[in-house]
Amino acid sequence: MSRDLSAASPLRIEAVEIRRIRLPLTEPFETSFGSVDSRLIVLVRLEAEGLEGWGEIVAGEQPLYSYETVGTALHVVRDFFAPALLRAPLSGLDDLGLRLDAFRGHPMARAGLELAFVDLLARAAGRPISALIGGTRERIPAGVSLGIQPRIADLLDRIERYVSLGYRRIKLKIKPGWDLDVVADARRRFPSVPLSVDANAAYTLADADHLRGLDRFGLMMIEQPLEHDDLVDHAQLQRSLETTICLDESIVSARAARQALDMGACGIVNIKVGRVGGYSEALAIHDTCLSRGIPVWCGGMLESGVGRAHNVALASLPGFTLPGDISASRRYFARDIIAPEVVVDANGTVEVPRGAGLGFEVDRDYVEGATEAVERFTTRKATVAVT
Ligand code: SMG
Ligand code: MG
Repeated sequence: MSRDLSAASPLRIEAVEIRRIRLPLTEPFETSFGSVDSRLIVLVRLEAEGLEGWGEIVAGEQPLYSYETVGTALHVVRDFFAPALLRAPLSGLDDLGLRLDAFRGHPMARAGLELAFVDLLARAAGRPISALIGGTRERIPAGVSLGIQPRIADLLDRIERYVSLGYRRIKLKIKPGWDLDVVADARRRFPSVPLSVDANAAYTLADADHLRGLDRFGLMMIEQPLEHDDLVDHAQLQRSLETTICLDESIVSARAARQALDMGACGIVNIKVGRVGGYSEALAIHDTCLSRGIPVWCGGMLESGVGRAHNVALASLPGFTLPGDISASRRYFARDIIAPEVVVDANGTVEVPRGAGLGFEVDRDYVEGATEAVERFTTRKATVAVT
């Protein structure tokens, strides 16, 4: 696996643009912590030497999945990260990392910049992002995450739809009151479909007996059953569960991944560039897991096409052996902001693009129309436009 994330010659970032766009979802998405029916997306655009790079900040509007929000991300990019990037030319991703390592936390905001910078590097090199990071797959297996529904019948309809579209794994969101019975019905109706569940931290160790009830359904994994910042209780729970635990929220860094694996807190890792601060940390987690034979998969944050395209690139790495939460653009959006959109073929796979950078074009007219506000920072001045 070869990796090249340095610039041929140092890149001077001339402008950092952060743009809020709102995209309606085709249907509400409900998890153990709430429901959303549109996505306020923060796009990051960097300009350097006549080129541009696009990234996405995956924070939510409220601090539910994580403490970050669209508001905190705008604040740290505007006041700290953008000035750090504009200060002097960057020799590559490591250099950008050194510049941003001075700041604690705010991984989603940081990831937006890392993604845009890696897209810029790839466009400058005339190569796809997957090639720069050491990707080896031409196609990746798609999975879908299905939210909590008003009725079990609605969920079963959706499972049927995505199975018939070829998706390779179905993930069901669960919470207390929407778990064992739901999974039992899904398993009865779809005996051989690869199924997993994701609790988004809705349980405690006191629920261990209850969660053991999931063991009879042959699930691929149970994702993040316990607190977002916990490893120790997950290790204890894993000792009493047959179903493999996958950690999402708790894996905030390569260090957390190593410690989780050392203590047996999980046997599978969900990698999200947004959650861990961008490519550098995501690659380190991937490498740690690969060297230990731990399967990883690429998580999702209901990204627009820009974030989705980065996820496709990441999932081309050799350690991503399980289907991720990478679904077609149309799973969430009637119209996506990239052309072509991300599509899943009848075999349930997504093609890794071969074009330079993201390998998709950003649909500027559509993005303009969906824009709520743009802030632009250059070495000389900052401008803000609110539409
Ligand atoms: O992008 O398909 C997607 C969403 C996948 O379930 C998904 N993400 O915990 O893994 C997770 C959730 C977080 C999103 S919460 C709004
Ligand atoms: Mg999750």
